[in-house]
Amino acid sequence: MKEQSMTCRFCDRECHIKVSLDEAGQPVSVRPEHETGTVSCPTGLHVLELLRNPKRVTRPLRRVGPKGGGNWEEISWEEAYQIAAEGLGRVLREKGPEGLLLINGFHKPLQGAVFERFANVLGAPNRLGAGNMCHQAQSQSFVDTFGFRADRRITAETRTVVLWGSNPSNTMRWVQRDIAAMKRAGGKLIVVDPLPTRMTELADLWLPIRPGADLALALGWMNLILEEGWEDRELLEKWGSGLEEVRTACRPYTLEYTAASTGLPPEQIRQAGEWLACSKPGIIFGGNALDHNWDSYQKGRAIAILLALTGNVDQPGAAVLPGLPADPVHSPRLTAADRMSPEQRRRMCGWDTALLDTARQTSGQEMLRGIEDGRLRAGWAMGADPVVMWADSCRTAQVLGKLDFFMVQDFFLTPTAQMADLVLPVATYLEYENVFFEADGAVQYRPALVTDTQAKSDMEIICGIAGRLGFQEEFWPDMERFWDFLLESRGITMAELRRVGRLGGGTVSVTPVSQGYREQGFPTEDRKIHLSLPRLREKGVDAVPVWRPLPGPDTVWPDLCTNYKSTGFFHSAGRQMPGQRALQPEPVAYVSADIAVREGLTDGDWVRVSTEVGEVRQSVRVLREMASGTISLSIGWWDPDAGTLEEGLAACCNNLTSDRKLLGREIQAFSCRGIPSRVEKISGK
Ligand SMILES: Nc1nc2c(c(=O)[nH]1)N[C@H]1C(S)=C(S)[C@@H](COP(=O)(O)OP(=O)(O)OC[C@H]3O[C@@H](n4cnc5c(=O)[nH]c(N)nc54)[C@H](O)[C@@H]3O)O[C@H]1N2
Ligand SMILES: Nc1nc2c(c(=O)[nH]1)N[C@H]1C(S)=C(S)[C@@H](COP(=O)(O)OP(=O)(O)OC[C@H]3O[C@@H](n4cnc5c(=O)[nH]c(N)nc54)[C@H](O)[C@@H]3O)O[C@H]1N2
Ligand code: SF4
Ligand SMILES: [Mo]
Repeated sequence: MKEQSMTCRFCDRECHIKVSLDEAGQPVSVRPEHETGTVSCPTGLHVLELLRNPKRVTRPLRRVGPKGGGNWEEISWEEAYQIAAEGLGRVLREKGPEGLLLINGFHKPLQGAVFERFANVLGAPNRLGAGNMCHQAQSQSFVDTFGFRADRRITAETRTVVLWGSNPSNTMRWVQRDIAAMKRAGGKLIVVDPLPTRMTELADLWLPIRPGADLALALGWMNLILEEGWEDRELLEKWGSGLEEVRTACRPYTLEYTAASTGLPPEQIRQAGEWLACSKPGIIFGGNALDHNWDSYQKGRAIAILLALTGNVDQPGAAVLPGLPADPVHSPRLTAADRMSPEQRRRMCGWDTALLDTARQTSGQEMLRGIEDGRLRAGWAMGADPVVMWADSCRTAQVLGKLDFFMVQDFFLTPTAQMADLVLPVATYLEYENVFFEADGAVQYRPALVTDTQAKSDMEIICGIAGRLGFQEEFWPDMERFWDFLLESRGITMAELRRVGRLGGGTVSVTPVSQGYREQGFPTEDRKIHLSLPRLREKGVDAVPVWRPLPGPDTVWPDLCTNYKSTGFFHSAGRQMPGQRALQPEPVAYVSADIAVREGLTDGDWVRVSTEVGEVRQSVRVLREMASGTISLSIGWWDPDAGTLEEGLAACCNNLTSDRKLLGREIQAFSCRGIPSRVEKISGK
């Protein structure tokens, strides 16, 4: 059977997969392309179930009847483009580009870059990705501390990894693979996670921390390292600025105090701190759990400070400057970055509400406020499901429903799409001709394997709409010319690439290397590592991290609720695919032993979890080893078979969250890990 190499475009990992084709050239199965060392996940590997899914949106849909009523009419693409151009065009005329809300969710490089171009060319500042819910707290704090966004690549040199609030065995198998290799070479793995996982099984030391207490642990480690004299004196004397302030800030964090604050045994805190400081080079791999609290920016700062104290920066095997992809997808030429003026960018809703003006992205909450007060009148969500993934799901749905015009570009009638006026069916990467730029400089041609489809690629849809809004000049009349534009810098046309299949390669190295910062200074304004950031004090930001415990637990909200990402699903996506669903057929909440005893819970029971904001129902698995007093919910759940939107969202953990409270102050980091809640047993679902 013939096999064709393809590139999955569902997330920024862009794995290569092999697709087997039958005699008629139709795809029949999919497997990871092991030869290139990429590690595909269940989402990519179940693409054929998505392709032929009975629930898939296959034609453009126009709403009939009231919003959210669930009645749709199939229309042609020409009609769909007209409706889109009218809906967006009216707001452009009446309010200007500031009246548009453009939502692109988790980063998909190619689709995201063309969507960003659309925003930049129009001058529409209200474009929101997942930054405040995803990586931005940590990346910004690294930039503020070191002057660059340090990468966390585990290499052959790495001797210690602190895996902190991340579970790559579910979410990033390439990281799991690198950690396993490090372990085989004799390195040490420390895992900080309230939940036992495959990574905690692999760990030399597992610290089952109480959710939300991570900053206390970081301060405890700083104090231990400085008390023991394990710090990298040479680096700190030469380039460290603010060491005494850090020393003072972390002094109260004795082992005993840190243990009491985090729920961890003092001897384990000490052992892990010693490995981090003394078994070098090491890295701290801070995961998504650290991005998800009001103090996320300061947690990122604390990690950066720990890396500086231990000298684990700008060394192979430690935190280094990433090798940046220099390809035409990641280029300002494609995103038309220079088209949006700084003044226009500042018109973004919520630009000024975060304390740090370096933050380019605000929260969904700011956008919802913009809709409520009439600043935002039309919306377009591409590859995003804000109703499920932003805080406060029911409110998000309700407020999106107030837009004069809302369109959604997706594979399915998601909870977000259910609030739309127009739904546009998007093609999978098997259904359109495609180009992939390899990290080593090679260019790969990817054919369309399935052509009997009405769905169109995101790029084609964006160009179609931009053209009808009068921006033909800045977009492309057909995809051939789009690909030619992308390929121009490589001196080849799409027609030629189609013929040769692959071009070049082996010319670029993206392996991160030391930049010589330890000798010449860091890329900050004074070449120092900013252990303390006094310039932030005037903005109301702590110059060195201060831990302020979360409210609760108390008698009304006795439990701490957090959440996790499961292997089989990509956030809200995948509930319609039988193969992915088999990996987690129902929403699974992990519950600690003490809560299980209190509520009389056994595996398979259902619980209701409530917070001040709302409630959610999931099925219980009791984990004896889990941090006491905690429950961890499976994220992204909604039921594609439910009769109403509310029923469909019964298991959605963002029913419990609100970013009106406990929102990060420095950047608007989203709060969903360690929220005061109440767990109760219920009979049945
Ligand atoms: N299968 C799959 N893969 C994915 C994704 C997906 O949805 N599904 N999403 C992708 C995206 S966008 C991202 S950002 C990454 C994120 O990937 P990860 O960083 O792995 O994120 P999570 O699974 O959200 O959280 C990781 C761990 O944090 C733990 N945790 C919960 N609360 C706390 C706490 O308060 N403190 C500490 N220390 N730990 C806590 C959880 O138990 C969980 O094991 O994954 C990517 N990969
Ligand atoms: N409580 C809680 N909330 C969270 C998180 C958490 O851990 N807990 N995680 C946060 C994180 S890290 C992130 S990154 C965000 C993610 O937030 P979102 O990106 O909004 O979430 P997804 O579910 O990935 O939404 C993707 C939608 O796009 C569709 N889709 C997939 N591929 C394509 C494509 O190529 N084109 C188009 N047009 N559509 C596509 C899918 O079908 C799905 O409906 O959520 C955040 N929200
Ligand atoms: S969705 Fe999975 S298979 Fe596709 S690129 Fe991302 S990690 Fe790879
Ligand atoms: Mo994310």
